[in-house]
Amino acid sequence: MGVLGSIAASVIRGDDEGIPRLIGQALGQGIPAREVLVEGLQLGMAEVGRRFRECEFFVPEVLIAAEAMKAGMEELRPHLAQQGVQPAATAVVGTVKGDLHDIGKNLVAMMLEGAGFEVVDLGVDVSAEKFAAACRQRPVQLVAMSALLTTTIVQLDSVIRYLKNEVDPVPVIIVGGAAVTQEFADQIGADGYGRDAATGAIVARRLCFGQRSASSSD
Ligand code: B1M
Repeated sequence: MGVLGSIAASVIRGDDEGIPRLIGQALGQGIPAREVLVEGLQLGMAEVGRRFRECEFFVPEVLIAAEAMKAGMEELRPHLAQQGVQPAATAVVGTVKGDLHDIGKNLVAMMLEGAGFEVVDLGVDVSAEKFAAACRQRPVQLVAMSALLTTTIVQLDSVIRYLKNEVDPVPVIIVGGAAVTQEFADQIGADGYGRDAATGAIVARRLCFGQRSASSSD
């Protein structure tokens, strides 16, 4: 297995200690930082997403893989910047106002990062105004919102209406969370819905770039 394959395998195993050394090794071999990102880290994360959707992996394995992805990104980020590699798109992520659940939202953020987005994570209890402000601070291609409670899914509707009135251009908006269904997403005018975090990232990629992530199908 080449060094890029080892990087992907390290993400899948969640080897956050070994991954910086492998990234250094790949860069030392003259492999461009973008290739290390796409063929190493992102390929690994796409496989984690596939295993998660097919119930071969559960939340703990995904969280551990995400730590490795994060460690890899920390090592790689300065080289990406130095080589002028820009993220494909920026995603603003958050759990809606009144809702403090963040485990699913964090998984979505990780999967989006693994799918090539630069992620701005606004955290939990995020108001429509805060989502809009984040979209005005920088060019944002995607807003990804999570809602877990039957009492907070209405916030998704409010944020979508607010963004459509207050932000120009309106980013692609996807929603998800335990209390959300495809029917509800359609009803409130969301562009997309993900029943799980990995599917959310696939839907986001398709909507933003017109393509699927490296190794997944839904
Ligand atoms: Co809360 N809680 N909770 N809770 N909690 C639920 C959601 C509940 C179903 C439990 C129950 O009663 N059976 C229930 C909601 C009932 C309802 O509204 N229908 C509930 C309740 C009632 C409450 C409180 C009101 C309890 C109280 O205080 N009386 C309170 C509300 C606080 C608030 O938010 N204001 C509360 C509090 C909490 C804790 C703080 C204790 C804790 C949250 C800790 C944290 O997140 N840091 C908590 C937890 C842990 C849960 C359960 C047990 C687990 C949630 C979770 O993290 N699941 C949950 C019951 C359950 O789901 N079994 C429950 C794992 C996570 C990976 O799944 O977030 O659904 P999930 O994300 C999934 C998908 O939904 C999807 O991807 C993920 C999987 O890949 N997804 C997206 C999520 N966001 C997405 C976005 C996308 C695409 C996919 O695109 C943008």
